[in-house]
Amino acid sequence: TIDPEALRRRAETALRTARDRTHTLTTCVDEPDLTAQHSPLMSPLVWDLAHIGNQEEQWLLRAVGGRDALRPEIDSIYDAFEHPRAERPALPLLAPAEARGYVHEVRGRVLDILERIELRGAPLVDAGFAFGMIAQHEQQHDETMLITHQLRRGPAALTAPPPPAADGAALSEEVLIPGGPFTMGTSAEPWALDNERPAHRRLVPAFHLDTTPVTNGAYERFIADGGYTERRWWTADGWAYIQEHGLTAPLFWRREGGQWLRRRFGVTEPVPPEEPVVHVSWYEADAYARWAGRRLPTEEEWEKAARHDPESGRSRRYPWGDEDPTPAHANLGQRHLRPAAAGSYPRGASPLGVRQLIGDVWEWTSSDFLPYPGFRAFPYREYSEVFFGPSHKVLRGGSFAVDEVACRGTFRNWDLPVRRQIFSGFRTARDAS
Ligand code: AVJ
Ligand code: FE
Repeated sequence: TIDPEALRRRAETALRTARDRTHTLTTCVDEPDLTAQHSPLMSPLVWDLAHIGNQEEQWLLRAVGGRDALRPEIDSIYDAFEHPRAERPALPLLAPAEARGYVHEVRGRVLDILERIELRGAPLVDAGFAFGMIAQHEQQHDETMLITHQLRRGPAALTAPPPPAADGAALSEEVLIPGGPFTMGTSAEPWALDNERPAHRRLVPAFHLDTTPVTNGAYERFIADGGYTERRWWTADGWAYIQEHGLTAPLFWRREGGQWLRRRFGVTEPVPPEEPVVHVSWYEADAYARWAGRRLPTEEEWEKAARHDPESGRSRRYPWGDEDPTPAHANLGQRHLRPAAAGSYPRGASPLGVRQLIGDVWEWTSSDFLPYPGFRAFPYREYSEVFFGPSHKVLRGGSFAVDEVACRGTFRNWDLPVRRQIFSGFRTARDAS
């Protein structure tokens, strides 16, 4: 158990870190860019901003703090289920200055509550859960806003230094993960969200997993070999989708003068062959794997590779152990605006030598998003439960755009198999027998 003062400071730091990032993402462009819809797939940035404050108001001011509603009349505008993203620009949204004032006012009252409340007892406050949940929610919307920035046309609004180079060691292409049981999910991680719970045993037969995510260079060979024109690599749905939309390469790629270029955060550059491929749909990842004579890993294979320590038999929080990530372990937190070259982050390797499971790019798995045995929706059904089923595929590991508060070996993300504006890549696997 952690000392209550330390817990309070941890919650406060998580909330402040999220707010600093939100501030950067909503002040680096001018007002018209905050209220515009840059893609029908995304909300105006100013919707995300006030939605962040409204969720914080509902959970931390009202549910945890027992305070009266500050702005009950705007709840419906910022309810993600009432209004699909495409419709949000037409809503009577708070203007940028009003939205800033609102989130600031909510936060002031929340910090006041955090100073007084006892962080144990009811499940919602125990170990600061609701505060951690709201910090994760804000960070998830910060990633969503970064996606909006990537879709936005025009000159760069954000800059960041490049990630560290690969360590240059010769890596084997794949790693054998021996068969046997392991513990999946968690009952111990205090801020784990409902879909990561509870811990349970799973038997995972031996398999081989790519040491690193699939690179742009490898993906270019798939394209050059007719990957997008040969029906046999694709599922029926995937083939229909790429035909209908005329897809021939990852999102943001363009062929010019015999080479592939890509636009990233307002800058066009040649596609770097050593970087993990990003902005591919599940359909494209699945087709590539078939072309390569391989398959996507299942979600349980991914988690076993990332958490199981063959020496102790224990499942750990991260590939490198139980310590929180540092900049030497993984490319997280929007410190860089791109994935690092495949073969980077030797200190983030798993005991068996798998690299870059955490950070860089979200990794598609072959698995549908389903509840674990013993799942209980908490604290609201609309976080996970309403998405369970065959229409959403699981992504694991987090991207360069994910903050560490919303990233761990058990963390589960999900999306539709057509989605590719997200920071999605993949690695491949094969059976060992
Ligand atoms: C877990 C990333 C799929 O952004 O739709 C944000 C997170 N849930 N607000 C999403 C979320 C409610 C969610 N994902
Ligand atoms: Fe949300």
